[in-house]
Amino acid sequence: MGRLIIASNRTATPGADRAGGLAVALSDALAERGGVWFGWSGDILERETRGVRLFVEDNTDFALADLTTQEYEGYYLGFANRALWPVFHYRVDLAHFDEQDFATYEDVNRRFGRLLAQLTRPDDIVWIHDYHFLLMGQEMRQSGWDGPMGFFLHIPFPPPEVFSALPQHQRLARGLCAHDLIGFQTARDTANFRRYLVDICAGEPVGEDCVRVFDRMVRLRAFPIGTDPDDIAALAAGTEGAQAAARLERVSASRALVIGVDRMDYSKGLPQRMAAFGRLLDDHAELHGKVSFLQIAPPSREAVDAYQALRVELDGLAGKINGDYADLDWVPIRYLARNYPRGALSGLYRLAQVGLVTPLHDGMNLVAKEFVAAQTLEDPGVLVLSELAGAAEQMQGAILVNPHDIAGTADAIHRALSMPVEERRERWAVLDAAIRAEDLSWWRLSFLKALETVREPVA
Ligand code: GDG
Repeated sequence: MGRLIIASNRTATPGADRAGGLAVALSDALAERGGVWFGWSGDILERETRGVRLFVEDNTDFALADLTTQEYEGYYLGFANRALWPVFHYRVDLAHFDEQDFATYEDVNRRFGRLLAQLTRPDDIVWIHDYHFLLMGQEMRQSGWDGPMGFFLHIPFPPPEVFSALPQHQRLARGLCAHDLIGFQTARDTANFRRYLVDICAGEPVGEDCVRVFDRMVRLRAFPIGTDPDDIAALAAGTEGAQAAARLERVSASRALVIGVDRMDYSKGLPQRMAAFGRLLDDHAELHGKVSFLQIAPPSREAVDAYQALRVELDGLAGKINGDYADLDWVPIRYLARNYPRGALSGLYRLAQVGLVTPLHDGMNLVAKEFVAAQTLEDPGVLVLSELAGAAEQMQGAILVNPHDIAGTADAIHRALSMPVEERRERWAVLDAAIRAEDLSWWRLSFLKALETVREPVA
């Protein structure tokens, strides 16, 4: 069996403990068969450095490349996060299309693709991750790599009408089709890309999940990413989890707790969620002093304007709702714009009666799965989940909401808070079975299995 070569914008830190989640899954995959994990080092330099820095850890080689300031701005902040991220999350209104940013994105994908091609051996398999590297596979092909190559998109793939807003949509689609296998989070994303290839690029559907297009055969499939439920449950019961829960309980005095945990991103629907909680308080005076909403929202991508605007909006909304409703001994919204350790988060999920996960669009949303994993059968909390999160395809035991419907979301929170324990247990059992059936190991193993057999004839 050949080695596994993984490329992702950021890698785990060589030599450091893995913080859980995706980093652990990819480390496990590399540990099993040996290989290379390639990505950006996180360093930004004034002038370009050639080559990669190599760190060896057991049977994994980390190959890290630096970015120049100009590359960081054009590739990462510019095209990846000002054009691709908004368009793929259906927010063409927030997208900024800049030809120079695209040229830099292409250059970085080319430079990185060439570097990675040099590190491959003929019997390796290559797995590239996410929207930062849509063109890297094609660059590897042009550098001579012709072995099996898969790509996984962690974010949604929008309908063709939305994707086509990108001035370079054809170039990007052609680049993606240099892979043999393209994995998406959901059936909806897979169908969107397939429709784009068939309707816009004259692709010809072959068998159940293949398309012949741009003189190649490409396999498209959904591989919904999962979590590690046993790890989260252990963290929730562990010391750090219990301590975080005890700290909060001391001040919340057994009030019902609604929890949200999200990177501070406009795709996560945070203003709508705060408005829904405000609406709950408008409509239900009997809940005043009886329920608190804890929103943990570590800031991200703060150099991008839309993220700065979101921060200002959330500060204002939380302040307004608290100003309207807080009392001497009760704060309705605890809004914490900072990062907490995984163990603490798991303990807080377990403490909460309601998990509020209401993105406007999300590839999957792992917080929804982590919230479920942290619950216990005796007294499970209720998940209120956006029907526009990828996770909704699997998590039918949740109360599903349209996150734009503020009154509907407020009603769903109310319903969750008053749900009898029998119904909570029934729903949780359905959700727990779903997250265990397709957990994080299932995700990586099923993707790699599909990638290994990708060169076999299409049935
Ligand atoms: C992208 C896609 C897809 C959050 N706050 C803290 C913290 N987190 C952790 C959560 C969770 C992870 O970060 C966030 O994962 P999500 O899936 O919710 O969202 P994105 O970051 O947008 O990830 C998404 C994912 O890729 C995987 O394919 O599901 O749709 O957008 O694990 O727990 N972790 C710590 N402190 C925090 O304050 N330690």
